[in-house]
Parts: sequence; C-alpha cells; structure tokens
Amino acid sequence: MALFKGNREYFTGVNEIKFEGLESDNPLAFKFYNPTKIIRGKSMKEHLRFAVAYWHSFCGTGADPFGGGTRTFPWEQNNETKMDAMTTAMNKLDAAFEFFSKLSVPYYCFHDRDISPEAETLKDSINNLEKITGEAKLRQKETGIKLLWGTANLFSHPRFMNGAATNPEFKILASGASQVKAAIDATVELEGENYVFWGGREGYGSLLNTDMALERENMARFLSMARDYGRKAGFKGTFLIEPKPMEPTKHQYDFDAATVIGFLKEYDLHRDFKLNIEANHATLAGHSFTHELQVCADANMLGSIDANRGDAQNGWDTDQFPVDIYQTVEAMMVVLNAGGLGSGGLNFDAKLRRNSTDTEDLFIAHIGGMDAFARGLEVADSLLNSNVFSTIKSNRYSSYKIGDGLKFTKGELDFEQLATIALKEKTFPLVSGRQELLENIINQYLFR
Ligand code: XUL
Ligand code: CO
Repeated sequence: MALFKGNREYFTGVNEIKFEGLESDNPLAFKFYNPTKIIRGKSMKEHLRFAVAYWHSFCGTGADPFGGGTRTFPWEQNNETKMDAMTTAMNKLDAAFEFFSKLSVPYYCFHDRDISPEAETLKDSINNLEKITGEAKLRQKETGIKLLWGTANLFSHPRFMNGAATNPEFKILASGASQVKAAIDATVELEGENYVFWGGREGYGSLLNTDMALERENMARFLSMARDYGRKAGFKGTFLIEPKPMEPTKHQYDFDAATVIGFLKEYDLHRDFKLNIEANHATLAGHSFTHELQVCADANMLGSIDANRGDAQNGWDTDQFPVDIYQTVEAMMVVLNAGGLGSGGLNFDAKLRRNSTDTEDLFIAHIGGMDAFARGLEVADSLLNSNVFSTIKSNRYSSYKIGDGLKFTKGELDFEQLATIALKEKTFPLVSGRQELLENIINQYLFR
C-alpha cells in the first residue's frame, strides 16, 4: 500500500502507523494489530478487513444538539478560507486518502453526501457525486485502498423527514430511488464490495398517522427494484441491511437482526441481502453485539460489521470506538465459527468524543479499535483451538445425539411418543451450564 501524497499534507507530524508490539509506548503504533501475522492460514489484515467511516472521520465536527462543532478541519471552509463546496470535497478526499494510507487501513466506506456536496437540484447532486467518484477512483488506484461499501444518505435532507422508501409521499420515495441509483453507480465504479441500506428514517413517530402495512410493502418493493438495478449495472457484491431499532425514528422497521431476516425472507430478498451488524445498534435493541452476530451467522447472513460500542450508563447510540477486548473476543469467536466475514469487513462506525480535538486523536482512536479487534481475533483463535468451548457445548446437547433425542431431531417421533418418553422417567438430569467456568477461561486466555 502506497502513502498518498496530495497537494497538501493535512495530518502533519503523523507518519505511517506501524506494528511495534506490546512493549512499545508509542501511542501512534499498533500493539496487537500485526497485519502480516498469520492466524488459521490467513493474515490478520485478511481476517479483519478494517475500514474507516468517511462520515464520522472527515465530516463529524463534534457538534451535538447542544452546541456547534469543536473541530475545524483544515480541508473545510472556515472564516479564513472561502472555498466552494466542490473544492472542499476534493480537499477532504485528499485528507481522507492521506489518513487511510497513514493508518494502513485497506478499506473505507461512505454515504454519497459524505464525499460530495448536495446541490440545488438532484441532477446537480448526482453530477457532483460522479465527479468525486472519478477522483476517488484515481486515489484508490494510487494507494491500493479499496471501497468496502457505499451507501446513500436518505435521512439528512429535510425531504426525508418521513423516510425515503417508506415515505407517505410517492415523489419523495422516487427521489430516494434516484439517489440510491447514483450511489449504486458510484459503488460499481469504485468496485465497492458491498452496498448498504441503513433505514435511518424508515419507521414511524406515531402509529396514529402511519399505514405500516403499506410502508413495509413499499420498502420491500424499493429494495427489490434497487437490487435488480444493481445487478443490471454490474454490481456483483452483497447488498446489506443494517438493523437499528430506533433513533432517529421512534420505531425503525429494521429493528434487529431477527426482524430483518424475517423481512428479507418474507419478500424473497434473502439471496442477495445479508446484514451489517453494528455493536451499538445491537445494544440499543436490548441485545448484545454477540447475539446479533450469532443470529446472522445461524441464518448464513452475516455480511459485515460496524465496529463501535455504546455506553452502558445511558442507552444512546454514542458510537464510541471499541476498546473492550472481552467483547471483541466474543465477537470474533462468532465470526471465526461462521467462517469469516466474506466480502464484509470491520468498519469503524465510531466517532471521536466532542472534546477530542488534537489531530492525533483520530489516529489514536482507530489504532485502539484495530488493536482491540486484533487481540480479540488472537484470543478467539486460541480459545477455539483449545476446543474447551466446543466440548462443553457439545456435551450440553449430547442427549440429542443418541437414542430418543436423536430420533426427535430427525423428526422420527410424533408428539404423543414424545410425551410418553417423559412419563417413563423418574428423574430429570440437571446438567450444569458451566457459564462461570467459560467466563473464567476467557479471562485466562486474554492474558495467555
Ligand atoms: C447510523 C449508522 C449509519 C450507517 C450507514 O446509526 O450506523 O451511519 O452505518 O448509513
Ligand atoms: Co452504522
């Protein structure tokens, strides 16, 4: 991977981030992420497929509902420099590729509006996107950095106040289609490996004014049409739905993994679509990150991951960088057992805290997240190699591998026979679930 050199260096004072190992005190070095280290026949880089999220990293100024931004980006127009929106977008692209290449991250992800500005008309907005796509393509070629996924922002513009594919106004639904079509075109042009739909406002604020049945039908039709268009346009990758239960809407239709999988099967979309699981969306839905990953893995629909974390103290989508290695171990055990992430990856859909204002902070945040997942991968690998988890689990279900239990799983018993089996028994075995033992073993392996 080549370091990107634009017209100007934006992250001055930071060089390429290298692996230095656990003994290093250099905050700008990886302690666990050694991209070339081989685990299960694949490099760490190939297992983890890290991506940077364009929106948080290069568009997020730290603004919140109570106050404006705390970071002024040197590539943005500010009081001293007056630039038009396209010049700003070009500078931002240079800054982004400088960052990706210094971090040695193989992938990035974007919304159409992150990389190119919204114009007065939809047509001009599409032209803007096409121009920036061409520029991004050149930078991808120069650096070897690739697009993990593209998507369309169908939630920021006021016209999407009631959603896009589920909007009560048909013309707005159609405007969403024109945006998605252009974003799919950009993704194809940039050889993106996936295309994401996050239905930010595809939900409702009140059932009193909502025809939920029609909205769900419309959403399914919209997705089927987008899929058909994508295939026609040469998109060979995976379409991904990213569940989230709420925020910004009170109720979002793509509530959680189980709901989305049911929806995809109901509308016969499950052959083209998989899921993009975000840790903080899982916790917002009252699940654990691991639960959502496992639900997808069991349905063979684990597509990709938006890596971040919430804050246990408040339920919000705080989008913090992941640091909890216990969590990444659990997640990577599911990923490894599922056979890996396929065309997906680990995208840091995470943002700096509002008061993290140094240039280095963005590097340090990503380094921490990459290290947390790298260590998670190592520990998950040794836990799975030790067979302790598979043995305990397999013993726990051993009664289904022999005798009447086996017959039951093969569908060879009717319900009356099943009931009669129990009547012959005098005692029922209480087999320990051994949860504490398993938890302790994880802690032990963390330090092995
Ligand atoms: C919002 C969120 C989005 C999606 C892409 O919570 O996660 O950024 O990842 O639209
Ligand atoms: Co996300």
